[in-house]
Amino acid sequence: MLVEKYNPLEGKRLEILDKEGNIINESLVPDLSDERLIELYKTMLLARMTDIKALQYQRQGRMLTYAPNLGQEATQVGSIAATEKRDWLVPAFRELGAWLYKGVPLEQVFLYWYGTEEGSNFPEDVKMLPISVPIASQLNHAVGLGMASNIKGEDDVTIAYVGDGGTSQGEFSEALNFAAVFNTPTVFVISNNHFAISVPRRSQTKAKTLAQKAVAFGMPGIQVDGNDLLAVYAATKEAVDRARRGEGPTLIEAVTYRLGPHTTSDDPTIYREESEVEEWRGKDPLKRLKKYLINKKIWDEGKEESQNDEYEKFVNETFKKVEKYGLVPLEDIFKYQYEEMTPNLVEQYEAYKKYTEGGEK
Ligand SMILES: Cc1ncc(C[n+]2csc(CCOP(=O)(O)OP(=O)(O)O)c2C)c(N)n1
Repeated sequence: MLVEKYNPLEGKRLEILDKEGNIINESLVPDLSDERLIELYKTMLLARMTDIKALQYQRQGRMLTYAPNLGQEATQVGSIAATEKRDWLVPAFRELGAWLYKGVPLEQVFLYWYGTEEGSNFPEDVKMLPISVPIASQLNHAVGLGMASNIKGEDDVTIAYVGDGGTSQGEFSEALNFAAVFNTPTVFVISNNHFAISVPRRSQTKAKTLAQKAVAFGMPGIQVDGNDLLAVYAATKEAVDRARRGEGPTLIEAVTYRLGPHTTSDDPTIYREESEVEEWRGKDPLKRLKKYLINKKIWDEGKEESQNDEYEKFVNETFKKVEKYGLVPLEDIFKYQYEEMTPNLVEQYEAYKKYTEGGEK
């Protein structure tokens, strides 16, 4: 059991692939076929291309805001790949690779960031809750889904994501406590990207690791190299299998790094050193997986180039479609909160209409 071998209280971290793409833990390499490895790598490439293009669109004034994922792709794709279609994905707001793998159309991802409600209206067979911006609130929903699965006697698992900053929220503790007490089939993944906007991980907690917080709640916890797709997959697969067998929740801390800004309105040069960012660029999850695949002779520069060309076209075309949706009517803010507007909302809506009489301002 990985969770026994890699006790976070002993400062251990699961690593399989080093930053040069070499296997450092042969016996722990997960059972993934060449086709699967390529599929996962391509999902990471698409996420990376989407990030690069979205940043450009925003700088061109074509998109209001965006939260980039650069550097976190192995955490996202490696974890979701260990789940099955019938399992639930409960996101925070920075898991692009996981959403794409789960089957959320890219068009909807852009619609969401474009401020359009349709962006959260996922296809019926995509078992994912809407993106959750109120930090850590999604974790309680994830545990609720797990309790429902237990009551219904179903064996689907819920994978839920939270950032390092989110672990300081009350909901984090509430959710983990309930998950352990009610033995829910929940896998909690902390994407420890070292920052909550400008607040560094070291200011979040005095705990040496975030994974060790699991101990207090009475569930297994494990820290993994979050830039190593194989390690993330191996730890998550074990946790998902345990959950499906009815053995309860697990907490996984994936140690990664946010290479880009928090969102497009953030300037990280104000609060962190370029040398630190540079060091993490050397640990890029895509670069190391690419080297591994090339060493395995199942990938090459030619394939990489043509795949990127294809994705660039796809991302551009998808975004152009989304731009044609036009502006979101401001009144949607009032109309979509509840099935029926509450008296308080009606009052605000009336005030808004009065204010905008004679043309929207
Ligand atoms: C309850 C709540 N408080 C504050 C915010 C403002 N806020 C948005 S993102 C963020 C930082 C979150 O950091 P972390 O959980 O580490 O996730 P990351 O953004 O690094 O992915 C904060 C404080 C919010 N969205 N919700």
